[in-house]
Amino acid sequence: MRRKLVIGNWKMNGSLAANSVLLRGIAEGHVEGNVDLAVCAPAPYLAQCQAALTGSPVAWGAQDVSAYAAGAYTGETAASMLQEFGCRYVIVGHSERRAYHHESNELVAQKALAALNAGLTPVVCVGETLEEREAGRTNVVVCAQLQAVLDVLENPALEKIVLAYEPVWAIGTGKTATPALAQEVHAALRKQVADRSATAAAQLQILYGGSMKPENAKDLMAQQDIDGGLIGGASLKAPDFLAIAKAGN
Ligand code: 3PY
Repeated sequence: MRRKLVIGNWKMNGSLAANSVLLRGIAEGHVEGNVDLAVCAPAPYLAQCQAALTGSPVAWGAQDVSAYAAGAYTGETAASMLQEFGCRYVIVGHSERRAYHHESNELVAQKALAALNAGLTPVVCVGETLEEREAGRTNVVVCAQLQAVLDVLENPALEKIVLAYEPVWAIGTGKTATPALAQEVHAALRKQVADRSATAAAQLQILYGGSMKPENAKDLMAQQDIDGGLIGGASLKAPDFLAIAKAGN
């Protein structure tokens, strides 16, 4: 049976003072059970996460990574640097990066590869816009996003990624996919991986993201192919984040 995984995506939020309260609340309140917990913080706060969470069952990670190992890439952060700060995870291909930073499926795939090469687990985000959903293109879009990653990964590496299905129309809008609708897409993604490797598909954690909150987390995570959540706004308050984690137990 796959364990559940709940990851907080803080996005560009936080301050040393606010993080300190949040991290303490999460570390002290988390009851492990069947759910693993992690926070993905802005890069300047990774050292703070490392100091606050080392020795706790809560992992931490970043929200983006460079596709390159080192060199003249001003403003970028290499996967090896994230690794030095104890990161376990790094989000790649969040829809906000695809939209505002024009990240292509191929670039996202290279970022996933760079993360894996440094021993990090990439949390690969896929998701369709409202326009694409209304045009009946959801599976075509998310499967193309996933395929770009499958194309650059060998089978053993494929077993080490986490996927997150985040419908763009559910991000920051308060709208959530119904559990049945999300399950349908998760099942399609798992089948696509199974066509390459049954082992990888069986152990692949596919998280749902997009306005997951304490009120809807239980029903979403009760679905067969929903293995946890990638949490936006609700991850900024320890009680809400912990309530979501509890819903996965
Ligand atoms: C959201 O829930 O808003 C997210 O984008 C999580 O990554």
